[in-house]
This record gives sequence, structure tokens and C-alpha cells, in this order.
Amino acid sequence: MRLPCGCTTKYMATSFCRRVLASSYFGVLGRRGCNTAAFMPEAAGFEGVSGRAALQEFSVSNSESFWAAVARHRLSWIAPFHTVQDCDLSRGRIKWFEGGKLNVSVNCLDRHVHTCPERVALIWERDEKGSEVKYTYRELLEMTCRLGNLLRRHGVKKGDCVTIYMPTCPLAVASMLACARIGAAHNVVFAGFSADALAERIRDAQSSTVITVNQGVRGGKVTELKKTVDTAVQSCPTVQKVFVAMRTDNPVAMTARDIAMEEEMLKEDVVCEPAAMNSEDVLFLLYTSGSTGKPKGLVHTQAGYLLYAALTHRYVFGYHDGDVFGCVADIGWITGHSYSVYGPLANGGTTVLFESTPIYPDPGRYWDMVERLKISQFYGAPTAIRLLLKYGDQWVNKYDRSSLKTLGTVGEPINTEAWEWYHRVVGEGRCPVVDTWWQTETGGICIAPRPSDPEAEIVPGMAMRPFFGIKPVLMDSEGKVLPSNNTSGALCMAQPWPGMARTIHNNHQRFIETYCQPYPGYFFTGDGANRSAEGYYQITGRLDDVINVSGHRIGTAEIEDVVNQCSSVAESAVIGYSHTIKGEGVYAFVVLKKDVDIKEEDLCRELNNMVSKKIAKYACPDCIQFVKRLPKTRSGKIMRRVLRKVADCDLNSLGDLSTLDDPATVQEIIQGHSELLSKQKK
Ligand code: 7RM
Repeated sequence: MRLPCGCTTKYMATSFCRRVLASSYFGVLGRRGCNTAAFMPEAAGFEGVSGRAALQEFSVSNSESFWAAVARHRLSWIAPFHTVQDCDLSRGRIKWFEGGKLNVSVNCLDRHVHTCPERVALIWERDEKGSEVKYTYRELLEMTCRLGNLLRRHGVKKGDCVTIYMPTCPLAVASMLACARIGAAHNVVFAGFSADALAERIRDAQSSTVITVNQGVRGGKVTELKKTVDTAVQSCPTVQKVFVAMRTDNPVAMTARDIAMEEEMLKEDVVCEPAAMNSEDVLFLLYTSGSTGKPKGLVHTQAGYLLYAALTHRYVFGYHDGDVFGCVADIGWITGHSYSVYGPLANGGTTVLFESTPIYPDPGRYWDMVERLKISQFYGAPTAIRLLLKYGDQWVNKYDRSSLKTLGTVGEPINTEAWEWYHRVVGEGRCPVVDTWWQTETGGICIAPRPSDPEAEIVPGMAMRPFFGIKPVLMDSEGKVLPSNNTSGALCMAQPWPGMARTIHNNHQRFIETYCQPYPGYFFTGDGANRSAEGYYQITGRLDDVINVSGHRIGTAEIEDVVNQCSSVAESAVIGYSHTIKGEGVYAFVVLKKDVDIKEEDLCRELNNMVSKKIAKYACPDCIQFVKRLPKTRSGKIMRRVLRKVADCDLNSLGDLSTLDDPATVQEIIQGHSELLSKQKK
């Protein structure tokens, strides 16, 4: 017999199954607040809270009772928490569920193995189309335990930080969970980052252990990940062990510090004692770009992060038992952490790990996968939607998409055309599209169309409504809260929530300065937003010098630092400009040193090579314009606003140029820009 939770009767006699059954049972009978409890069993105990709007309101104004109830209901605790929250945003002090002890890997694995061991946890959609591999909860737990034991044997201890440099694959997930099991923090570095970028992150995280694969495979191309690690660790004296898994059959050179991971895992026991972790112990670091040249390692902790990822996964997408969740983000980004790994697994879900690209081997890849794996929720990036839209509807229509229930987007604003196409063509007009706004810093989705009401109206291209417990506010330039609707301002959060980042690794001062000081008492997101007449939020983009290339964050200062290292370059200014596919493209204005005698073409190639070597390919300039000088104010500040207007061909509103030292520079730059455009057209 198949139960509603997807288990068979054989495994029924457990608390988890009974709880799921009990809660839906009471919901249907409408014991309390019929509507509310049926939709959200966690809320069944909130006396007098009836209806979804009331629940959202309650979650914000009674956030302690709300989060306490949800935390007790959704997480398995080794010891209960005694304090729901202890937060002071003005001082950057954020603590949730203190006193509580738990293990994240137990929450993601063991408790589902007890109830439904043969349920599929992971479907690995390998780069090679049609060769997917499924892993049950039992298999994933086994893999995680073996790896946990292996890491322990090699000296990884509670509190250590393990750097993971791997493609999106089951062993990468097992590595993350194995760290969680033994109490080590993980630091996943996107496998597209260069050796230099990897080394910087290993050093900053003070990792002594790295996990990687021999080679990566993406879009049919092989990348030498182990070699990149070899190069990186040359400048990382802390690294003592490198675990190497085999993604391809090609052997790689191994040194004394390298360990053949799968081979050694086979020798380990399949049982691994989980560490009892405090709620506020570190679960992981994840580096992201800010407005300086140095990326920041945002710190997420155990209970609050896991709870928030699980709850948002369930309610923003309407995930139910038996669904197949398809988040196509790489695990190197926060989206991969929260919605390929932690959210779905905490909910006992089936989650897809997508290793490939949207157009490999052809632009039908996503929809072929949706048909083959029967994906229920598809979660992707606007940049990919815009790209696929250009290839035409036939690539979508070829495949059966009747399994789809919800479509999601994340990473950048989605334009109406792409939204409409996603809704009408991909979703056949019957799947709600949820445009989800959040950040590495927020841990999970904060604003999304219908977190508390699966029936609510959705406006195209808008993130719309705050999630439970989230209280967004807009600020004016003086730092005052804008109370009315139909307004725009800097997006802040007025109260803490469990999923938010706690600090920047080794730099709490920077955390406070970046997020807490700009608007004292509030958490500043760095984004600007509109609030419509109806009170819906629409995110307009970054207010700082961070650009968003295909949904990937990169600081302009990081790119400038690299460009300026070129011996021919005197100075540079990098900005973002609108790009039809990527959302934003990278535009570099470069001033050469006097007497430099190199062809511009060769210089462009050199600069691109440098950026790709020091950072990653995605950060390479789409456009390089050589200029005699940059537009500067009399105090010497580069007027980036003017450069942005020029790059966007928006010459009618250059704004006030009176503070420029020499307004003639602007004319030179406009001239050079139009020459570059006509050259590119040719
Ligand atoms: C999840 C993620 C965060 C930045 C954020 C925004 C932008 C993300 C949306 C969005 C408009 C959205 N984390 N952003 N989602 N802008 N609408 N739905 O992307 O740390 O890598 O980036 O991305 O600017 O601050 S991230």
C-alpha cells in the first residue's frame, strides 16, 4: 500500500509518517482555523489565527511564537532550544534557537531513511543526456557516512572548514552532508572559479582539507579541476589533504597529500555517529562578491538556516511528497545550497542535481529532462529563459511538460517578455511562475509571489510578497522609512529571520558596516525596490558597485583590480550595462599608460585572459573601450553614473556634469563608444 507521504506500509510505524498523516487529517477536519491548518500544519496551534493573510501577519508580529512552533514541528532536535531568538540588528548580533542541539545531516537523511529508505533523494542529471542516476535516501546516507568516517580518519574535526571544489554531483552533496555530520563547516567554491580565486577562498577559510574531482564535464567540455586545485594549493600552506573523486575515467597525477576518495570510502563503515551541534555552530561559509575587491565569506549556521531553507522550499513552490524538484543552479551558488540540497532534503523530497547547461546538447535540454524525470517544480534563472526564448517554441513543445506544477526564477529581475514566455510556452499557461527574490545573505527566499496563498494573484515580473516572518521596508535617501505604497527606495528588512547570515568569516566589522550600519536597526540588502499601489514589491537591482552577470554576482572593484595589474594599463573603470541575454554585461573603460604600443585586439585578449585566470570566465568584460582619460570629479572620483549612461546608449539623461573636472572627457568617451559599436556591428 502506498501512503500519501510516498512510503509503503512496511515503513509506516514511525513518528515522521504519523506526524504527516496526523497533520493533514486535522487540517481536513478543520480542528482549528480550518483554512490555515490545512495549508500549514505548523500553524495549527495558533489560536484565533484564521486565514492566510492573518497567518502572514501573525508570523511577523509574533515572530517568536511562529518560529518556535515551526522549528519544533519541522526539525528533529537532539536537545530542545531554550531561547527562540536573541538578536540585535543594530549590533549585528543574530542568534536563533540557542540551547538547541541537532545534526543537519540527520535532519536531511536519517529521519527519512527511518520512514522511507527507498525513496529517491537525488536524481543526478549528468552532463551526458539520458544517463541520469538515482540515489535513494538509504544510499545517500550510506555515502555520507562513509565519507564522514573517512574525513574523520584523516583528521577533520568539529569546527574545521573543508573546501569543496566539485561539479554538481551526488558526491558533492554527500561531501556537504558529511561535513555537517561530523561538525565541520563546508566552503563550496564554484567549479568555474580559477586557481587564484580558489586559492584566495581556501586561504581566507583556513581550510586544511579540499575535496575535488579528477575532471569536470559540462556542456561536453572537460575541465581539469584537480590540476586547478594543484595550482591553487601551491599558495595555500594550510592545505594538508586533497580528496579526489573520479568523475571521468582519466587518471590524474596523485601526490602524497592526495587521497583516492571512492576507493577509500569503500573501506569505511556505513554507520557514522552524527555530531551534536549547537544551533549557532557554523554550517557553511559561502563566498560572494561585495563592492570591494575582496570577496566575503558569508557564514550560515545550523538550525535557523536549515529551517528556513526547508520552509521556503515547501511553501514558495508548493512542494509535496512525491514531487520531483528541479533546481538547475550549480551547487557552488547559494541557490544550489538551499534549493538543490538542504531545503528539499530536509523535507524528504526528491531533488535533481543538474550538471549540464541549458543548451547542451541542444536548446531542448531542460524540457527533455522535465519529461524524462517528471519534474514537478522547475527553478531556473532569467538569463537562461531569455536565451531559450530566442531559440523558439519548438524546442519546448517537442517535450511533454504535463508533470510541471510550478515554475520559479531567481538571480536577477525577469523582464515581462521572458516571464510571459516562461508562463505561456513552458508552463502552457497553467503553472504559476514564482519570481523569487533573495540573496546569499538571506539564506533562503524572502520575497515571492504566493508564499502563504497558492491561489493568490501573480503579477508578471514581480517578487511581490514577503515570506512568513519577513518584514521588508523601503528607505529614502535620508534613511527614513517610506510608509506609503507607490514608492521606491532602498530595500531593508525590519526584523531578523532564522535563515539570515550571521557574519562574514573573520570580519564581523565588515558585516556590520555593510549590512547593519547603512540603516541602523535594519538589515540592508544592497538592492533597490519599488512598492506598487497594491503593496507588491518589485526589485530593481543593486544600489552598490556589484553587477549581476547571468545571475552571478561580481564586484566591479574585483575586475578593476585585475585589469589594473596589466602592465599596459594606467587605470580603469568597470561598470554593468544592460545585456539582452545576461541581464547585465561587464563593460570596462581602460586608460593605457603612455607610450604603450600594442594592438588593441591583443590587449583585449590579454585582459580577458587575465580576468579569466584571476577570477572566472563569467567575469570577463563583454566590451572593452580604451579611453584617454576617465570622467572624474574635481575631488578625483570617477563618475560611474556617466559611464553607465554611455554604455547603455542613454545619452539624453547624462545628468548634472557640473562637478566634472573636465566635461570634455564625456564627449571623447561618447565618440569612442559609438566607434566601438559600429566596429562590433561590422
Ligand atoms: C539567490 C541569489 C543576490 C542578488 C540580489 C539581487 C539579485 C536575486 C532576484 C534578484 C531581482 C529577483 N543570491 N536578485 N533574485 N533581483 N529579482 N528575483 O541570486 O547572492 O547570488 O545574488 O541577486 O540583486 O541582491 S546572490
